[in-house]
Amino acid sequence: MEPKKRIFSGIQPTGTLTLGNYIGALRNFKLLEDEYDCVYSIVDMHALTVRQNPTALRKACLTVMSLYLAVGLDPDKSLIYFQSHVPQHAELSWVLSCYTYMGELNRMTQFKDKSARNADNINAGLYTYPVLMAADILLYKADLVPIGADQKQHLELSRDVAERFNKVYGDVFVVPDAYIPKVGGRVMSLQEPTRKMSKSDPEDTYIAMLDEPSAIRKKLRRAVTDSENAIRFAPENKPGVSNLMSILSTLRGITLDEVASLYDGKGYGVFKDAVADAVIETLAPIQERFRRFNSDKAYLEEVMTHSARRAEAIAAKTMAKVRRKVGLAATRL
Ligand code: ATP
Ligand code: LTN
Repeated sequence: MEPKKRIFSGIQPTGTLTLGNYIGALRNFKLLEDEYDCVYSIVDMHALTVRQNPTALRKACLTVMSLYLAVGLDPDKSLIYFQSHVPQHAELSWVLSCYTYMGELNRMTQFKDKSARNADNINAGLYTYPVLMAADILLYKADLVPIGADQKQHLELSRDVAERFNKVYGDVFVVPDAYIPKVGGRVMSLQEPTRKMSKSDPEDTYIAMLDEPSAIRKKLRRAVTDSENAIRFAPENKPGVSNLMSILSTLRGITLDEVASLYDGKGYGVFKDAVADAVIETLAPIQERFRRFNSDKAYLEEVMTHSARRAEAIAAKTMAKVRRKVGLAATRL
């Protein structure tokens, strides 16, 4: 039997995860779990690119880990660990930064956005962030990387760096493919539906995975739509309605056409309530499992330690090869 292909993905432990994180990434982590050999990281070192309160960061790491488990990821099948527990991420990141051009990093739109938002702290980590992401992926020789559409540019950079490195040193890295959902790859803000839903924006613009049902319904009822009163998928002209249609389509497993034929003519109130029902029904069992996992610190500790050990074994092998190829002393003291 062919060995399973490998998946790598990561989520930053910054603030609370949103419905965008769920639909764009986390949901697919679970859907792909049986078919692939999966490595899922809580990328805590990436979080340091913006100022964090240390206590809040530590707590957020456990929250994200509990959410990974709450969506149903099985730690016997998938590795679920903290990036900073495996030192090879930082090690490979340095090496790869010597194979990444400033011209490439200058083009990264997330860097431009985040620098605009954090004008008082445009640090070098924010700039080299995509190199660390490339290291994450390439260390595990991942074939596939489930991400939201906003990460496509970073994934392309990872591919370019891998190809560049391989051209010089032979086939060291696997060139990874992105897995971006066709519908739901970019869940939009509820208040400004031309921007992506982001946990760094005000509360009423996003649904948090841990929001109470009443808050979810309220936020969706207030979501910006338009005055046409037609349920039709047209992201350019009707971004608000199209966003809600995408959410309903992914969560209910029906096509956009089916959403339109089910709800067109019924009015936005009915439609928004249907979206709220789908979101609440999806998140309620996840929230219940979340509470159980999050209060069992011993179990979380066991999963993170066990996974980090196994992750490090894979990462150390890749790193040893990289060291050999580039001419660093072959063994670590
Ligand atoms: P921020 O909201 O602060 O920009 P983020 O949510 O983009 O941060 P992560 O938490 O690391 O950063 O994102 C984890 C995953 O969720 C990534 O794969 C990202 O592409 C995906 N994701 C984030 N926001 C959305 C969204 N609105 N729609 C779809 N996928 C998303
Ligand atoms: N940059 C990603 C998070 C991330 C990631 C990764 C995703 C860090 N390393 C490796 C996939 C694979 C983001 O969503 N902000």
